[in-house]
Amino acid sequence: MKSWAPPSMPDLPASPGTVRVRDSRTGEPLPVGRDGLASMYVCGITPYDATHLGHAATYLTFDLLNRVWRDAGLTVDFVQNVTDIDDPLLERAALTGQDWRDIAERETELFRTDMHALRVLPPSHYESAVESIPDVVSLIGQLPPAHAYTVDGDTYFHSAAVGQVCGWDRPAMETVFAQRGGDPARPGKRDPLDSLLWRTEREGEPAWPGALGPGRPGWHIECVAIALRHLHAPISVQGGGRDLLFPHHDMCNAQVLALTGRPLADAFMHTGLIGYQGEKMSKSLGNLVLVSQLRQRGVDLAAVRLALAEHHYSQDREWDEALLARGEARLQVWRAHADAPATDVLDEVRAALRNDLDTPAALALLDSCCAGATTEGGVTDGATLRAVADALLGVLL
Ligand code: 5CA
Ligand code: ZN
Repeated sequence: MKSWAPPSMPDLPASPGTVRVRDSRTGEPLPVGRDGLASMYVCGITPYDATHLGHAATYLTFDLLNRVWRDAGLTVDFVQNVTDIDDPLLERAALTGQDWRDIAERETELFRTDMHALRVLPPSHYESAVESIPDVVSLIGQLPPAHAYTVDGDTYFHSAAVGQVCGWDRPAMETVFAQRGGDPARPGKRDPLDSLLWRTEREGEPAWPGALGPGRPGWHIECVAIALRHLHAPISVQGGGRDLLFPHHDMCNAQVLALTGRPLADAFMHTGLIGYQGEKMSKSLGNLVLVSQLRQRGVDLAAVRLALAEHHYSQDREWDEALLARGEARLQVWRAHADAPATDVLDEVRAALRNDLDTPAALALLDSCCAGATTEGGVTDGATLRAVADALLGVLL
């Protein structure tokens, strides 16, 4: 499906290098991307409601990685999905009397507008779950028999490799599985942690044809199908918010292992969760600050980017007006010094960002360009504060 138009990108002096990110499996930094290429799959929205700042923070983190890779001289292949068929969409449709397709289309369009306004680089392939259904059907058919079985017409995935990404013990996995869309207690399953691959048609629910009879895909296989259609396993990074570590990314990895013998990714990267009013900001709790509301209020989204970059991406953090005000204040200072030379700090800024996207260090270094900076003599290499902030942080001064 169509994505969104790319933002402009200023040129900085070339600086090939290695980018490291923290892999959730070990907590250790790993070099990601090789031979001039990097590939990234970032789990997209389930479009039953508008984009909130939690989503935005996660997509801004992976946009930063995209920018840092490019700056280090790599070509980036970036894929994202839209989960445009899943239980939450059908529940919202039933609640509001709207067609689930209309909700998905409307919220996906709003997401594109929000991402464009935030100056997020678009994915090279943006694909929806519905578009992926033929691939899902074909992949389920390719799974070795030991990995797939049916319960009352529904097809399940089974693998001893579940748990490799999160590293949790079984009781922890079973508890969280139930909270995040799984059905550990369903009678007839071989293992409580087996996950749904294909849900056979239910009355009143949409269904698509397939070798397993009419039905719709389970959640994890959708991302596997979209990732494997456009990229080769192992990709450099699979990313998403911390709530996707288990079961989603763990199941995706186990499915790719079963299909290809290789893990899905070299590194699994998870962002901390944005809270609001003391709880995780989430559509289901309703404690939302929407990107579109901020736009309507006239908030400059460059200040939102700076506010969210104030802490490291891996930390859970609370959104509030004070954080936004600090982002706005920094933006004002940087704008007043936009033509200041950043040449002296550029190597250090790059080193900070190439070290697991250390934005607090990068912001502090760029702040120092504003202290007593003079534009006398001009900047000969193009590395003004404006250019560095734009190219590396997506912040337009
Ligand atoms: N469609 C699936 C992924 S395949 C999904 O999780 N959709 S979502 O709309 O619920 O979330 C989209 C992305 O935003 C996910 O990466 C999720 O981890 C992230 N996210 C959701 N809430 C927050 C939050 N409060 N803070 C940070 N990231 C969040
Ligand atoms: Zn996903």
